[in-house]
This record gives sequence, structure tokens and C-alpha cells, in this order.
Amino acid sequence: MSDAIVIIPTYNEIENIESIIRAVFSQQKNFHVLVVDDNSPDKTGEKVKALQEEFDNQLFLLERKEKNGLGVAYISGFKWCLEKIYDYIFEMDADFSHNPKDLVRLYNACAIDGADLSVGSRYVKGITVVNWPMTRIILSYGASRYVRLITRMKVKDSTAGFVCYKRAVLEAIDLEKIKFVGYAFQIEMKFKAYKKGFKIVEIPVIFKDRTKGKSKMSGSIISEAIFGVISLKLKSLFAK
Ligand SMILES: Nc1nc2c(ncn2[C@@H]2O[C@H](COP(=O)(O)OP(=O)(O)OP(=O)(O)O)[C@@H](O)[C@H]2O)c(=O)[nH]1
Ligand SMILES: [Mg+2]
Repeated sequence: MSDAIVIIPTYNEIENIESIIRAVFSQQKNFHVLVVDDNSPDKTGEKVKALQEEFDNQLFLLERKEKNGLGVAYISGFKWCLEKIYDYIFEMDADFSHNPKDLVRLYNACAIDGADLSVGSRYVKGITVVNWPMTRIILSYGASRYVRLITRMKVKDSTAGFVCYKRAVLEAIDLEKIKFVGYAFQIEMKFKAYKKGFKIVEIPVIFKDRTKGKSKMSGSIISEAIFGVISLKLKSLFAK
């Protein structure tokens, strides 16, 4: 058994999936992995099934019928994990933008140093992003400043998708009410945890642009975040 599980959402990650799974299982700490695949046409799910023979009882697959966005995939992954006995539940991308070696640093922040939620952050030690075009850096850093300005939440990398949640955080958030699907989903989860008074700690990480496979970034994801943050803030004011 393990007390920690890493959720990896996938859509067409055939070029990354095997190596990212192997990279997680080669860490010194024993993490389990749950892949949430949205019926990827490139057969990412089939690859996971083949690997399950090798990683029996450590590698799990949740198959969803269609591509419904990152937020929905994570919510179903969270629910799956909460039904089991994991105490630490991670979010991580399949594309090696997040370094699996940092998993244990995020874990220690929660398991040893008392955080409720730890974030692998690109913006605590300057801007630690490698190989992103300048436009993408400006967009992401701009988003982080914008979120801080509107929400007043003291998290620098609010759109980060490299996160460790203590079970209690996910249990306290009403997952049925999470609305957003793209980057806004990441902001919404952190904002809800922050509003509930959970301790959020940012761990500096180096984020690398993907070298294999295709990005799922889109204009609608950006506009959801821009308007979504304002609506989150307004709702939280009325909820008081
Ligand atoms: N299950 C599922 N996974 C998704 C979906 N959209 C993205 N993902 C996965 O979520 C992770 C992050 O998506 P990315 O495409 O890397 O998004 P990004 O990091 O903003 O963009 P790039 O790094 O430029 O590719 C990857 O593992 C994707 O395969 C989705 O709709 N469903
Ligand atoms: Mg990526």
C-alpha cells in the first residue's frame, strides 16, 4: 500500500505515458498512480492497461467516454481516490512539464512540514519556466498577477497543475460545485481551499515545456479563466 497517489489526466499522451509512469514508480518513495483517460484516440488507455500487468495494484486507470476537459477528469479522479485510503492526492501532467523528482518535495511539505496543500510553483524563485515562448510566459505570469489582484489569495502560481492535497482538503471542498475546466479549475480549487482556511505552501519547481505530444491549450480556456476569476471572487463575497 501507499499513502499517496498521483492522478495523471491524459488526452492523447501516447508518446509520454509509459515514461511518465515509469518515472513516478522509480522514485524512492512509493507512490501509486491513477491515470484518468478521456478515451484518447491514440490509445493512451490501452498502453496503461498493458502496463498494469507489470505494476499490479499500484497503477490504476479510470476511463471516461469522451474528452470533457481537465477539471471534470480531475474531479472524477479525486472521487475515486477519496473512496480508497490515500492521505495525499496529487495532480500532475503527463507531459514531463512537472518533474516527478519533485513529487517527494511536495509530499514532504504536507506530510512533514504541516501544509494542507502544496503547490509546485513557477513563481516563487523568480520565474522558473524553461522553453516556453515569451508570449506564454507573459500570459501565465500575467494570469498569476491578475488572480492575486482580484482574489487577494496569497498564492503566486495559482494556475499551477502540480499539486499535493491532503485528503481533508478534498473532503472539505464540494466537488460537485466545481465549475471550471481549464486553468480556471486550478485557480478555483486553490481559492476554495484558501477560503476554507487551509494552509497552502508553494514549493519552487522548474517547469519545462512539453517536448512530445500536443498542447490542449485553447482560447476558451483563457477566457474561462479571465471571467471565471471575477465570478469566483463575487460569489465568495456574497457567500459571506
Ligand atoms: N483526461 C483529460 N486530460 C486532459 C484534458 N485536457 C488536457 N489533459 C491532460 O492534462 C495535462 C495538461 O494538459 P496540457 O495539454 O499539457 O496543457 P498545458 O500544460 O497547459 O499545455 P502544454 O504544456 O502547452 O501542452 C496533460 O497530461 C493532458 O494530457 C482532458 O480534456 N481530459
Ligand atoms: Mg503541458
